[in-house]
Order: sequence, then C-alpha cells, then structure tokens
Amino acid sequence: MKPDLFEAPDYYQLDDLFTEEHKLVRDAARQWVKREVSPIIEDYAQQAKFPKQIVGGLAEIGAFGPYIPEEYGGAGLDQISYGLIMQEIERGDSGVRSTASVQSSLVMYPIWKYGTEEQKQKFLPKLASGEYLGCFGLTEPNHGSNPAGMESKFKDMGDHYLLNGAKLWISNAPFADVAVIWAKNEEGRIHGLIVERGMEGFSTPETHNKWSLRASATGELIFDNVKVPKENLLPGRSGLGAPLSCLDSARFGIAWGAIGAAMDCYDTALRYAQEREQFGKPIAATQLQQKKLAEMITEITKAQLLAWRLGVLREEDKATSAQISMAKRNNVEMAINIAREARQILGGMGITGEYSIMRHMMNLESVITYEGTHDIHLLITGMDITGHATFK
Ligand code: TGC
Ligand code: FAD
Repeated sequence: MKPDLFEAPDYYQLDDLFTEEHKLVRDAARQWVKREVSPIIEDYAQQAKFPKQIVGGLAEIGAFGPYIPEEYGGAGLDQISYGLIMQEIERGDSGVRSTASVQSSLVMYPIWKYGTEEQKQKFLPKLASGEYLGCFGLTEPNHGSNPAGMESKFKDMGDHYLLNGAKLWISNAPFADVAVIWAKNEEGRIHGLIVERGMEGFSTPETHNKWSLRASATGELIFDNVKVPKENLLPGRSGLGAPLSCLDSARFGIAWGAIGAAMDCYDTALRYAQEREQFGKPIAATQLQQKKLAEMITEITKAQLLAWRLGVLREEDKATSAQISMAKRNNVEMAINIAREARQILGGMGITGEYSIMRHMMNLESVITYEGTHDIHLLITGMDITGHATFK
C-alpha cells in the first residue's frame, strides 16, 4: 500500500468551531492512525483478519468509552471529541471504527447507563483499557430491521436466568469477552443481559466470506440453555427503547466516522488527479474530474456541519433520535457516493489495494446497512415529520 500522505480537508474553517481539547484529541487519533493503522490495514483486510495488536492503542487514544466518566476508566470527553475520534479512526478503516463503536456505545454505554454500580466497577475499567473486548447482540436471524420481534428469551429459574436463542451479524463476537445481549422475559418484555465468555452453552461462531468490513470480525451468538447469573441483568431500563438508546450513540459516532472515510477518498483522489497526466495534462485540469472533486468537497463540508451541529445538540442533551437518523443516513450515503466517484478518478489503479478507496467503498456497504438500514432511517425521518409510522 502507498504511504499515508493524508491531509484533512477543512474547506469552511471548521477548526474555528473546535476547542483546543477537540483539536488535541483529534490530532492524537490522526497521528495514531497514520502510524499504527495505515501501514497494516490493507493486509489485514485482504486476509480477513482483525488486527488485535491495535487494541491497546485504541484504548490509549480514548476510543473505548470517550465520554464515559474517568472514574470508570473512560476518557471523560464530550460528544464532539467522541465524534472526532470516530472520524479519524474510520479515515483509517470502518472495521476498526466498528470495534471502537461497539465497545463504547453498545457495550460500555448500556452498562454505564443501565447497569448496577457493581457491574460498572467490574466491567467498565477493563473495557476502557482494552483488557476486555465486548459485543452487542440485538439482530437475530429472523429479525434485523424489526428487533421488536426478537425470539431470544430467558426464564427466571430462581437463582439464575436460563437463556436460549441466537444472534446474527455480531461485530467483535468471535473474540469478545463479554456480550451485552437483548432477550425477552416470560412476559415478553425486552431486557439487557451481560453474557460472559466461558458460560456453558454460549458459543460465538465466526461469519466468513464477507466482502466488506474484512478487518472486523463478525459472528453469531448462540445461547443454548445458558445459565446467566441474576446479577448480570441490566436493571436500569427495559423495553426496546433501551437498546435503541444505545444505537443513538453508535449512530452518532457513525455520522462522524463516515466523514473520515469520505475525506480519505477525496484526499487520495485529489492527489492522484494532480499527478496523473493524460492527453498531455493532469486529469485534475479536466472539467469532468473537477466536477467530481468539487462536488465531493461540497458534500463533505455539508456533512461536517451536520455532524458538528448534532454534536452540540447531543452535548446539550437536545438531539432527537430522528436528528441522529438523518445525520447517519446522509453522511454514510455521502461517503459511499464519494468512494464510488473517487474510485473512478483513479481509473484502473482505483480497484487495487495500493490505495484505500476500494476498501472504504466495500466497508461502507456494511455501514449503510448496519445500525439501521438506509431505508429505515428514511422511514424514521418520514415518521418524524408526518406522524405516521410505516413499519407496522
Ligand atoms: P417503536 O414502537 O417505535 O419504539 C419502541 C420503544 O423505543 C423507543 N424508541 C427509542 N428510544 C431511544 N432511542 C431511539 N432511537 C428510539 N426509537 C424508538 C420508543 O419511544 C418506544 O418506547 P416506549 O417506551 O414507548 O416503549 O419501535 P418499532 O418496533 O416500531 O421500531 C422502530 C424502528 C424500526 C425505528 C427500530 O426498530 C429500528 O431502529 N430498527 C433498526 C434496527 C437496528 O438499527 N439494528 C441495529 C443492530 S446493532 C448494529 O447494527 C451494530 S453494528 C455495529 C458496528 O459494527 O458498528
Ligand atoms: P432486513 O431487516 O431483512 O432488511 C432487508 C431489506 O428490507 C433492507 O433493504 C431494509 O431496508 C428493507 N426493509 C426492512 N423493513 C422495511 C420496511 N418496513 N419498509 C421498507 N423496507 C424495509 N447487529 C447487531 O445486533 N450487532 C452488531 O454488532 C452488528 N454488526 C453488524 C456487522 C455487519 C458487518 C453487518 C452487515 C450487520 C451487523 N449487524 C449487527 C446487523 C445489522 O444491524 C442488520 O443487518 C440491519 O439492522 C438490517 O437487518 P437485516 O440484515 O436483517 O435486513
């Protein structure tokens, strides 16, 4: 793979909107990605392997629980810092950002928000340091966009719960030490449970043959009469709103992360277009390639403003779930379109692993589907503005 020459575009002087702390956090993540992710990621993606050696570094840059309070091992940062870290990591690879998103928003967040003090003390510091990796099980073989229909269930056996069911498409599953999973009790009410590796009847087979997110491990969670200790139930909230509130946090991170992938594609295409000559001049001097590049920087700038404003609203606790859906949907579509256009600017070279663009493009095919599909987020906006839900 070519050396990482990335220079971040900032067409509307967005740096003026960030505090010194935001810029420090972002620049530390940016340098770490250049040093530790860019040189190895193409090989790992080609081999469909997760680069486990980067886990410690992710913890050091604050990517595991950026906004979790320091007393639980988190970085104690604000929402915009969280977004900027996700942007920088996804600039390197969406699969690496996935690992950080799941750990922070889908494992640490529910334990922090809905867990007991004992659960927080037991799990959060180890998750923040990367000693433990976690995964989040909501999706099932028969229930993806409609998690309310989930079939996983648990029974109260007096001194423990007995858990049965299966989860599919679970990021980090094959090596996760802990899984925050969602299942129905005997009354059909959804609850979160912390399932730990080693519990009898719990297995995590890996999903192979993915063309997307190849550097992120995906798998199933199988619960075959798993005895879950009662102290592993998350008592703070039940109902579908509990897992959906975790998704709000993860979707927010993706709205920022997608900007990183788009920036990398744009920056690579701009540099290539300046250097590559055809018909006696740089292809950057042709109107057609300028149209592509000009539209890319315009869309990136709009996405940056959307993410920044959403970060301010989240920090003030004023962002709605529908606003988060709009930003996730818009920014991921923006990134995937830019990846496709950038790939064309590189001609044949665009399909090789010498450049990051094709990997970003394939990764974004998952990002546009997980955490709520592109269609589901449109329907959430539709419901929000009309008052009519079309899901049911
Ligand atoms: P609905 O009846 O609308 O809502 C049920 C309850 O939930 C509340 N609620 C929310 N609460 C917090 N945050 C949100 N975003 C919420 N949306 C809804 C709602 O108020 C209600 O509360 P209550 O108290 O009245 O019970 O639910 P529905 O069954 O009609 O479904 C709505 C729909 C379709 C929007 C929802 O099911 C949905 O978002 N589906 C998409 C599923 C999804 O996103 N799955 C993601 C799985 S995790 C994943 O992909 C991780 S990838 C990780 C990585 O690698 O990065
Ligand atoms: P379906 O729900 O079957 O949807 C199929 C198609 O139908 C989509 O185009 C959808 O938009 C459309 N559709 C569905 N309902 C409607 C409707 N009402 N109106 C119009 N169109 C509709 N899940 C987890 O729980 N944890 C994870 O860590 C996790 N990681 C993932 C990692 C990867 C790489 C992938 C690919 C997925 C991951 N997921 C995870 C699952 C992901 O959230 C689901 O794939 C996603 O929610 C969609 O569900 P589905 O694949 O079952 O598609």
